[in-house]
Amino acid sequence: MPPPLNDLTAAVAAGKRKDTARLTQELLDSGMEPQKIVEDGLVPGMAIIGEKFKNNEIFVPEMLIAARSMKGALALLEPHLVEAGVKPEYTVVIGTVQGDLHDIGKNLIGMMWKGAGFEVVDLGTNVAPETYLQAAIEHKPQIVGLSALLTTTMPAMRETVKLLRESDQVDAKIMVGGAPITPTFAEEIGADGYAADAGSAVEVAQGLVAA
Ligand code: B1M
Repeated sequence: MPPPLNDLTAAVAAGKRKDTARLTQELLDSGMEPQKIVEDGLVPGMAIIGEKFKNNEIFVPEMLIAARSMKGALALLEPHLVEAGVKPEYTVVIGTVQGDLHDIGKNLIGMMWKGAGFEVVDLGTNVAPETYLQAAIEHKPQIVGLSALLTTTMPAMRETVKLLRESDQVDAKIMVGGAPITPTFAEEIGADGYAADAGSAVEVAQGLVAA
């Protein structure tokens, strides 16, 4: 019998790295889809952490500990999310915008895109608009993906889209996402695509390259 997904959610929310890794492995071994483990087991754990932080029940160190547990589990899941041996036809550049250090969602999107057969160039976190521009010129991606988790870094997303749009050397579609980002904001700043989660990020990206 596979362990209940609730146990995994509780383990990641409690920042129990070893338990999180063990339960993730057990669920994988039971044949559960890796995407289900992420969406129904791990992500709800981070939502619990976010809620507790908002209510001042926990502080940054506890968030960091939970994030480490989540990252450990994602490392186990990555090979299963990423399809091996597919020759990438399209290139995507991804990063978290300037001022923002959150990378779990961005990493997850990157893994899903790799799994969908895209070559992924990951610029990391706290990425300046000029760095996105340089990368877009250098790698000639079909898509540039921007992630933002803070309301305070949404202006950096806007600025990055503007800079990319102004360049006549960039012919990439721009896709945005992250907890505070809405379809309305995405449209307002001139992005070509928006996705709310990792699953739809694949569909949206596939739609953008096919267009
Ligand atoms: Co921070 N943090 N954090 N944090 N943190 C949030 C985002 C917050 C909502 C918590 C809260 O108050 N409830 C809040 C933001 C409030 C706001 O702006 N409205 C917050 C805050 C305030 C802060 C600090 C300012 C705290 C402080 O220092 N006082 C600080 C900022 C540091 C900085 O960035 N400059 C900070 C720091 C941190 C840690 C470093 C401790 C840690 C991050 C560790 C890491 O990423 N390596 C952390 C964490 C863990 C969180 C929460 C708890 C979890 C984030 C996460 O990983 N979620 C978060 C609360 C929450 O989200 N509920 C919170 C899981 C992840 C899979 O989801 O990243 O949303 P997410 O990605 C999703 C979608 O958004 C989407 O798909 C992903 C998969 O489904 N998506 C895309 C994301 N990017 C996309 C791109 C796309 C498409 C879809 O296309 C390109």
